[in-house]
Amino acid sequence: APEPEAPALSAPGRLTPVVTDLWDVEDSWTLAAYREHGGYEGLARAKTLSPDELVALVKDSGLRGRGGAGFPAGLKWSFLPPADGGPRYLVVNADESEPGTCKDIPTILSNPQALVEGIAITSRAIGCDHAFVYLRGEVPHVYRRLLHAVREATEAGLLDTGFGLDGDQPLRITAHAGAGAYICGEETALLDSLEGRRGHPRLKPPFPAVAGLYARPTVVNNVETIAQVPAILARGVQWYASMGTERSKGHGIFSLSGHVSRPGQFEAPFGITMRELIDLAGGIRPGHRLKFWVPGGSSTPIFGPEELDVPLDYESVAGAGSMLGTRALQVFDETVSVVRVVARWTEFYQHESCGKCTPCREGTYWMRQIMARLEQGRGLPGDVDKLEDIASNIAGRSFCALGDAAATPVLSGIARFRSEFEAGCTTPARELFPYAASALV
Ligand code: L3W
Ligand code: SF4
Repeated sequence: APEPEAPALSAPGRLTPVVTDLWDVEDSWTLAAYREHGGYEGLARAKTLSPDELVALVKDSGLRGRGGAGFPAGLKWSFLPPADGGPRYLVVNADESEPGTCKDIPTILSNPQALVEGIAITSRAIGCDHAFVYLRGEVPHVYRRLLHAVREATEAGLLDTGFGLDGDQPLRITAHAGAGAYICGEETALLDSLEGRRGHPRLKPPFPAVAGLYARPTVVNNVETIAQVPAILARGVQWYASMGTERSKGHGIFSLSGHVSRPGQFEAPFGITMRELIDLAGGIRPGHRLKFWVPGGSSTPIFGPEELDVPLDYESVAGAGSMLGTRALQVFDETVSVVRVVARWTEFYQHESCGKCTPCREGTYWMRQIMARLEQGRGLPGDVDKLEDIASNIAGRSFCALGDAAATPVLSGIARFRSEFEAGCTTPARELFPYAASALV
């Protein structure tokens, strides 16, 4: 099948609405609305290609995992071992719960058919006839919308044939609501939870591609990764690869929250800067100035105004000492106490620590206690050094990425705002930042 000619982008300037294009359309979540806007053209093209051609096409597009780590999607699919007659699975990670991250749930609410079509194309590529979507448990309305979308696609016959190892099976999609634990967004804990056990990370390797769900070869990808696949098929690899940078191709949803005038989701090419995004969000709220921000949720280091022009692509952000993470860009102005923000994130990680390994289980608890003292102005002499020491002993010594994530805001907060942490030994945050007591932090 020839590559389609790259269509012009529908929005001027820096925005590239594709997954978000339908969000303002009436009943955007229905199959009818999705089809009116070109939905399922990608699957039609996918059915003219062999699984190997599909994997090669996604590899060529440069699509990388949108869940935080940015692992190349086509490469991950190609890691599945040769078919042995047994099942292979696709599992979509919809356990969105990183603080500040709000892209996957809005996608499922506003454009669930993009996800269903992406699941169908990916399943065809990897020879799967049973795919799963693992959704966080606290959002039953999102779960219902997803079930509705799967039912509509199934009843329309879109999933009737073209799947499985021999390429002529129907596709079954199971939506599973978890019980609401951040650790179940870690792919192997997710698989344990999906199998009916308590969600605990597994040792890797073996990676899920080799031994995943029920110990079978499994591709685990984030909602946004899979929802981008239909447009790559329909509009072509050249179109996709023309956006972004050399090694971070394409575009993604950047979620801005906090002290900007118009918070929200902005779908834009990789390489856009925070300065441009803040402009698109109407600037910092009137009368205030930027104090600090984070590029990828609470798991990435604290950035300041100096990093506003760092291109938001995987490599440039790594060069600035961070991960791009989930592109959950949280903005804080000068009314905010960094100690109070880090205290909230530390509470989050302590609460969500699964308890499997000692540095994270004990360390997050100690950090939470010290952060509470500092927030209340009751810090003890040496508390800031102790906090740094504990965080340094969690980072790199924990079983999974949650431990590193818990240490990151503490270490980067102290590195940038040490005097504010030290002030917590004598003065409560509410006295240093009285306005922040009623602000959204
Ligand atoms: C086969 C190999 N597969 C790697 C696969 C691996 C996984 C993917 C990336 O963490 C980060 C985390 C959070 N053979 C392979 C292979 N793979 N080598 O590639 O793997 P990995 O381990 O680098 O990352 P991860 O475990 O997927 C994701 C950070 O994102 N994060 C948090 C995100 C939170 C959400 C949410 O709430 N929804 O996404 C934000 O920064 O800390 O570092 O599939 O199997 N040789
Ligand atoms: Fe569990 Fe934390 Fe250890 Fe991860 S780092 S396995 S969340 S205790």
